[in-house]
Amino acid sequence: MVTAEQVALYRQHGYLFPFPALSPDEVAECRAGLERFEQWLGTPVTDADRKWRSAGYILLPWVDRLIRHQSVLDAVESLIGPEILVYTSTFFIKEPNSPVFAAWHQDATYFGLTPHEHVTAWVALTDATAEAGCMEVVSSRGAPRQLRHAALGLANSINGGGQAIVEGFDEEAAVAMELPAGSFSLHHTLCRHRSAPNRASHRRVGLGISYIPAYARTIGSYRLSALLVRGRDTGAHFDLLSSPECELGPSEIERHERAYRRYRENYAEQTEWHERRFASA
Ligand SMILES: O=C(O)CCC(=O)C(=O)O
Repeated sequence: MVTAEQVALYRQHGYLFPFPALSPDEVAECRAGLERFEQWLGTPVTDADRKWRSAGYILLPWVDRLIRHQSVLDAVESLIGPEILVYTSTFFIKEPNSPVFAAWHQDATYFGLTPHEHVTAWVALTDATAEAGCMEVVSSRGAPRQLRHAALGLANSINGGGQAIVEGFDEEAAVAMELPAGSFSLHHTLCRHRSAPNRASHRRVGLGISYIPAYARTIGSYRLSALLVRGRDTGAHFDLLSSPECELGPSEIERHERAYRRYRENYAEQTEWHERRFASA
């Protein structure tokens, strides 16, 4: 349950944490599901093609259940209202003692979603401690704005574009969002955040779930897919996906392939548009 005070804090700072959500059994179910997925892949998600990190709810019924978790959806509803779609989800995994990190960035940069209402719930499936490279955030101080980024292709970046904010801001004011397994944080699409390498001896596993209200749409040339998880799709701006009927079935894989391709096309277009917009600013 998110209180009115917490909603006000979210509007001011752009993030909220921690919220307990999953029971130990639910965490165990998710970890077992991830293990089965990696067995099927024949490799850890971190070594596999990047597409397997994305939109797992199309392929895996346990991820579909996770993104519909009542505690998560109730919190998201208090921020963006009762008609909720999932735009994407990402496995954010850092192996023990690995250099993988996220440079300072804002999620809005290459998504091309308007208005800026997208909120990410980051669900910890193992302890996301500071040592393990949990997310760090900087308050928007009531005035969120899009900052200039560059898709630098940074080595060891957990984010696809290897992107980073390339203008100065008060990064020393960063707050570490430590999360015990089974809990989640929320951050606004213009919230500046990063994460350091994992210096711990355990695997840091999280699922970032991108929720949008049904009235949000993309500004680019592509019609994308999304999954309705609460209320009605009053906006009709996306092709609605269906939940997986089984784990990694042929039609699930085919749907995932199609949705991911369009997601990447939009991402590439938005990367170019961002460059152009700031070059002419
Ligand atoms: O998991 C991380 O360390 C970074 C996650 C992230 O960038 C995000 O959730 O938007």
